[in-house]
Amino acid sequence: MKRVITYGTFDLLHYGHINLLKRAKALGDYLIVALSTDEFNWIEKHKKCYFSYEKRKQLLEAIRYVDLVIPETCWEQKNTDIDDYHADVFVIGDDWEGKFDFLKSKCEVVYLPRTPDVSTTIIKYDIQNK
Ligand code: C2G
Repeated sequence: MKRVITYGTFDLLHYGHINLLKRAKALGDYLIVALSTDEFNWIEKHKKCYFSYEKRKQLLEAIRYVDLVIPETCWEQKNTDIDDYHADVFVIGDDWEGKFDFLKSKCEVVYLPRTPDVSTTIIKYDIQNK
């Protein structure tokens, strides 16, 4: 069984996220999503999520491509996650191109093209300026 792992906030879940998760799952047989906690988002990414971790987790667990959701609480956990969950592939959108090449010693690293013209930020802006 080929195990894939990816990381993200996935707030205001949209088709760009789904496109990523669909392609990530297609790289293996089992997809683990490390979901940024509310604290990690606020402290490390300066993002205030619309939906809480629990709600974002509930949404992800309902997606057919997702097999397991675990918390992302720090940047550094990727190395141990890959070991602990026996991940064969690390995948993330190409807005992170090159940022996680240090993981290549442990697993395959894949950067997937982002879906254009959609993001949580765009959604929030459009709603506020309708
Ligand atoms: N994504 C995408 N296309 C979009 C928007 C997002 O492919 N239009 C991808 C991102 O590249 C990422 C995933 O969907 O792989 C989740 O996006 P975010 O929730 O914005 O994740 P991010 O804040 O980049 O968190 O440790 C890594 C971080 O947790 C990544």
